[in-house]
Amino acid sequence: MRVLLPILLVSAAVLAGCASNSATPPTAANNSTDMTPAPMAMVATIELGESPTAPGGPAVGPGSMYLTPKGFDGLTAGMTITINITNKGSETHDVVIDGTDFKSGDIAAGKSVTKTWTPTKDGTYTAYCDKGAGVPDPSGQNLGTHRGNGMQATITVKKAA
Ligand SMILES: [Cu+2]
Repeated sequence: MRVLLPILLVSAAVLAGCASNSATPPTAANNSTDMTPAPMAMVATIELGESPTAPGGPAVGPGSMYLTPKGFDGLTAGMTITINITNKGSETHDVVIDGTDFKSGDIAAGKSVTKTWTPTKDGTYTAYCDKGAGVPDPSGQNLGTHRGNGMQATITVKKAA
């Protein structure tokens, strides 16, 4: 028995090694799935905020707020994109995309939301924050709205290939 026990332990280790090895080598089935193109997972971001988080921006008025989209290059009509929206400001903001039914809903200061969007047509879209709408502004510069203060940007959707 003194000789047999180490042999049993070694054979157990070999069996365990075989079991884990057999799971890793690529099989014919694995190779064929590698040939099919992976689905495009497009992820973009939109960052929102007010001065002083807007670099060099004024405290009030045009340019005091920002809405910065990133990662929308390559977006084509019919494609679904995941948009991570982060409010880096100190007020509640939101994002709507003009001419579409896209609405982020309210995003409290410091919070993020993730939404998907599938533009059906190519073109140039305007994303903006619709907060402050209806606030009277005697200057006529629409300064009561976040959009008027800079919370808008364009997003380009290309024709589907
Ligand atoms: Cu806003």
